[in-house]
Amino acid sequence: MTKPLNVGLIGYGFMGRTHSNAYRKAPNFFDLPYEPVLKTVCGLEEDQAKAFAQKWGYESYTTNWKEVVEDEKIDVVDICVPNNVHAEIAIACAKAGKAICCEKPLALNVAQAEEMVAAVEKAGVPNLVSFNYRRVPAVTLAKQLIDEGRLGRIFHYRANFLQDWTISADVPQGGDATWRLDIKAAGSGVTGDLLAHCIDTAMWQNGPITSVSAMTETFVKERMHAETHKIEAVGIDDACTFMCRFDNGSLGNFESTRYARGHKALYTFEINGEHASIAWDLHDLHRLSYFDHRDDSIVRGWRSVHVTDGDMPYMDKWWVPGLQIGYEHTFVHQVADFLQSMAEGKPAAPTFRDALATQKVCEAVLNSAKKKSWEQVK
Ligand code: SOE
Repeated sequence: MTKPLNVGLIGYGFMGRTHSNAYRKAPNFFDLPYEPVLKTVCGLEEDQAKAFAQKWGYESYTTNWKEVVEDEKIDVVDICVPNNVHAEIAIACAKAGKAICCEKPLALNVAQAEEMVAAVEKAGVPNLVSFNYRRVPAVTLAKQLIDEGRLGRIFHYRANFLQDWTISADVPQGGDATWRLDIKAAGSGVTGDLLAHCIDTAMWQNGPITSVSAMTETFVKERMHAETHKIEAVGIDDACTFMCRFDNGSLGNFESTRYARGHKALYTFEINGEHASIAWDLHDLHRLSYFDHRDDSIVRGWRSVHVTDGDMPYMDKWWVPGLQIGYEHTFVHQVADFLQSMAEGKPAAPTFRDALATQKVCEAVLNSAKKKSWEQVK
């Protein structure tokens, strides 16, 4: 018997759409213990909240997030607002006993993230942070291959997340989509927005990062603020490169920028082990490149594994072998896993505590860049 699970969404932007789509599709493809019911959407502009509710099938809308949190009928609150409001909303949700799905990065900084972890753990509420790329089937398969020991000892982990949408000095900071350029709303630039994805995946696959040495740059120093209409100093990092050590002895290299002309969302990683290597590329997300040194030398080489067979992660829930899925499905998998774990009374990863570990690496990276020194991850 599936039970209804009432969802309150806070934030109707890009992420509000990906999450709403996921709540709608998950029960069609997965056998879930709960049936998500889109109860309320909340956003700042009433006409937009209303239009969003109509388009996505929410029963009601509001412009006051506290109404969502105080509504006894709501079981899960989904937080899809800019980073500077995650903490206040999530802590209120925990106190109200709601399950919480929160967009990444968890918070503006480690201090806030720690308060959020304490709040959800004290309240004992289910909590998950939306690092969605873990749930690309090829990325999950990479984790499986590592856990099976196919790579042997790991020597290197390298990841990039490259974009090019902020090169023009005319792009404002602050406002709807461009809050990501406003230090007050975002907390940091590419480090929290993009590298946090890479760090989450890397630590999930390869274990904790223990120390970092980073450099950052802000290429455009001043931008118009969409809310004040004044030219203001830019406080975010436009680009960040760091090297690191993992607890297992392997070395890491990470790069992210919004100034890589020609790249829209090129998230890639490569892992080199004693026996085998793995590489993955978001622009070709349904393929995993795999090289195994143990193959006979006359056929040895990089294979491109098409991750669409039913015995590959999540793929038995979709079409038939050979037919691929994409970006939106990572959020469907996230909802399915979250609801399943909730029914089993188990944590769904990445939890707030997992995301706190990522936040600590991000903070160490930013501190390292500022101080021009190696930083230990606390
Ligand atoms: C920024 O452009 C952004 O939308 C990030 O905020 C997302 O987390 C990333 O998945 C794609 O890029």
